[in-house]
Formats: sequence, C-alpha cells, structure tokens
Amino acid sequence: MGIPEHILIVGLGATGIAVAKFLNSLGKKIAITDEKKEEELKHALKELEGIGFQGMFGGHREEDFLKYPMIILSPGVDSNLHVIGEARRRGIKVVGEIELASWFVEEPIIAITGTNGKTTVTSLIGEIFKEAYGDVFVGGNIGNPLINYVMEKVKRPYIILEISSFQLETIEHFRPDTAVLLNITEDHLDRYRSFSEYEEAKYRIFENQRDDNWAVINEDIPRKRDLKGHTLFFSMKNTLKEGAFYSDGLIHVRLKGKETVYRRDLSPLIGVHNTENIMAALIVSHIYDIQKEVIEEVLNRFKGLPHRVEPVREVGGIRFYNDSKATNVDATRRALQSIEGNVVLIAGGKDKMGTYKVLSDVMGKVKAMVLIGEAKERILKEIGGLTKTYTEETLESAVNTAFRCAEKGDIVLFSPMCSSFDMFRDYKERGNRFKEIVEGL
Ligand code: UMA
Repeated sequence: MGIPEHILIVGLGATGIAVAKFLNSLGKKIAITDEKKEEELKHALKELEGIGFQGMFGGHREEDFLKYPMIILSPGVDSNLHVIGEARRRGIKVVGEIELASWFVEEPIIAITGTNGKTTVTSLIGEIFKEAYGDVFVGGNIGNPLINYVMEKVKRPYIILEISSFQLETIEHFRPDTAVLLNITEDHLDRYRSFSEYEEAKYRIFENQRDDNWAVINEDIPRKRDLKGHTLFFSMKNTLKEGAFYSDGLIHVRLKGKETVYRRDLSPLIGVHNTENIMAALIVSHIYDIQKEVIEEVLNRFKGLPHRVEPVREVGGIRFYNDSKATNVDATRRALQSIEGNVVLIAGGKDKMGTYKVLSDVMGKVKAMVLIGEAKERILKEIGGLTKTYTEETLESAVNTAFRCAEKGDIVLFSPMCSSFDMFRDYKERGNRFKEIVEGL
C-alpha cells in the first residue's frame, strides 16, 4: 500500500504520537490536528521533539481535512464525522493506525475484541504464547500501538492484539490470522447511533478473513453472519463437537480431532465471565498447538490485571476492591456477579448514555450505592430506587461515605460503569486514586 508524501494525523494521544514518529522515520511530511490547545498537549509535543510537523491545535478546521491525500484517524475520533465523509468522497484515503501498521506486518496476527474481557484475554494469550514461543508482541488497544512494532523492525513469531470497535471502524485490509469476539453488550452509545452500529463495528474484525483463518466466538452472541474463517465457538451452556465448553468444573477443548480437559479451578480468576475468557484463550492456544502443560502453568500463575476487581485492602473487616476498568454497565454487572457477600457500590463517571437498568437483577447484593461524576443523576434516576443511594462530588468523599455504609464482612466495590474522562485522565489514574484514598483510610 503506497503512502503519499503528505499525511494528516488527527488526534495527538498515544496513537497520534506513535504514528507521527513512524511517518517521520519514513521521511513523510506530517500535519497534526487536535481539538486540545497547544498548552494541553505539552506532554505529547515533548515526545515529538526533533520531529518536523505542522501543528493545528485547539480545534479541527474542515478545510484541513481536505488538504492532504491521506488522513490517519486516532481511535478516539469519530469516523462518522461529516468532514471525514466529505474527505472520503473527494478520494482522500482515511484509515486508522491498525490498518496503516498492518500493511507492514507479515507475521500471524491474533486479534481479540469484545465489549469486556479483551484486555484480560489479550494478556493471558500473550503470557501463554511468551511461554511457548518466546518473544511475541502484545499490543493494540491494551496500550502499545501496533505501529511501534513496525518501527522496532525486530521480527517476532506472533502478534497478539487487543482491538477496540473504534479501531475496527477504520480498517480496510486488516486481516487477523485468528480473530476472537468475546461478547457484545451495550457500550459507547455516546459514539454510536445504535447498538447495531456498534455490533457492526465489532464484527468487522472478521471482515477480511479467508478460509484458512480462524474465527473464535462466544456461542451466546446471536449469529448474524456467515464467517469465512474456520469458526470455533466456546460455550458455558452447550456441549460442542468442536471448540470449548464448560461442564462441572472442567473446561473441554475439542480441536483438530483431539479433546483436552482443564480443571477450571486451576486459574485464580473468579466469575463466569472469566471462565469464558479462559475458554477463548485455550482455543487460541490449541489452534497454535501449544502443549497442555505450558498452558496449565500460565493459567495457574496468571492472577488477572490491575483495576479489574483488584483487591486493595481490608479495613476493620471491610474489603475494598478496585474495578476502575469497568467502563460500562456490563462490566460492573459481571463484577457484582462474581463477588459473594454484601456490596457497597461506588459508581459513576462520564456517561455513555446506555441504560443502567440492566443491573436490576444483581442489585440484590448491593446494600448501598454511592454515585459520582457526570452520570450520577441519570444512574440515580434509573436504579437509585433499588437500594439506599447517595451522591457525592469527589471520589474521596464517595469512599468515605461508602466506608460509613459498610459493616464488617461487607465489600466496598469501586466499579464505575462509566468512562473516567469527566474527572481523570484515564481508568488507570482513576483506579490509582481510589487505591490511594483507600490506603489512607
Ligand atoms: N482528539 C481529537 N479529536 C477528536 C477526538 C480526540 O483531536 O475528535 C484528540 C484528543 O484531544 C487527544 C487525542 O485525540 O489529544 C486522543 O486520542 P485517542 O482518544 O484516540 O486516544 P489515544 O491516546 O490515541 O489512545 C488510543 C485508545 N483510546 C481510545 O480509543 C479512546 C487507547 O485505548 C489505546 O490504548 C491507544 O489508542 C493505543 O492503541 C484506551 C481506551 O479507552 C485504553 N479504549 C477504549 C476502550 O477500551 O473502551 C476503546
């Protein structure tokens, strides 16, 4: 795929910075636009010291989108913007970083998407593959743009990528050797006009696959498409002839004419959602012929990731859990399902405009709820009546209120079900702040 001399990068976050460095290494002329003002981009601009580019900051001007033969969109930029459509109509090539990087990658790509669990599954597969094959690349939405791999110029046997629906909006030829779709539940309805538009974006992970590729899907997802790749399912409910399924504490993997059985309790990850995550990782490992002993060793030592139902501290018999990575309602629902005992839930953040009512059937164990952030009024209105509910202005006061509501044996769970951008830089900063506050109690 040819890259023209002049390119516009939209968004100067992790993606924009990496793309600018890459295009600069190819000797291209770069222009960058970001809606943030120059003062707000100090950190990013420092990263680009020594690189020549034309910066257009503090907003996007329509005419800038029509001046360059190619535009690289950051995932956070809505690809349905009018001006992007106009650019495409005029023959300007508009792609994302994943598409751009994939033009330079020949190694097999294993790509994982889904509303929830994708970071866990990407990391778990990454750990298993590292154990089996040595130095694999683990990146994508997890935080390390694929273009960084291309820039490193060191070949690795496999590329394991977490892929978001945002990144899938701007692919053209991106073709994973194995693509995994874990689940699809409501998320990002502040960006998509409907749930089905979000679903469409997720399904694009399979779009360019061929007969010799593999598609791995949760059997619970309504099957709306015929996929070209060899399709394997995983299921909590049904016995499958091929794929993976759960039964009586065991996970069965049936693939390539062989059955391999794993004890579920080998993994310290709790909850049904994690059984599904493990099944997906097992199928992928078996596609690439990894030995059972290797998989078992990694399963046993993989304790999950920070900010996902992460135990923080016990104070006076009250246990505190940080689940800041729960940026949508379904993630919080899964956290509540996997926890036993009474919960005081701290939630709220930037509203993604989905419904919070889907939490209704798990609210039985929530003895009180403390709400913060932009979304607090809407959450209060939708499900506040199901338990004793308080609203607070800061995370600190929310933690204090939750602490007061909890009794010995209870759990205080910080599971925001919203993104963090109203009060924090990202979910990590939010989770770390929560942990600091809890440490200080
Ligand atoms: N910006 C604009 N115009 C816009 C929108 C954003 O100029 O219309 C600017 C912002 O002012 C900011 C920059 O773009 O300066 C940020 O770009 P970005 O939002 O695309 O974020 P990056 O820092 O490039 O990080 C992205 C992913 N973020 C999003 O998709 C929102 C990161 O995933 C990912 O790790 C990174 O690329 C590397 O691939 C984070 C995420 O929240 C974890 N992902 C969402 C999720 O998991 O739910 C999808």
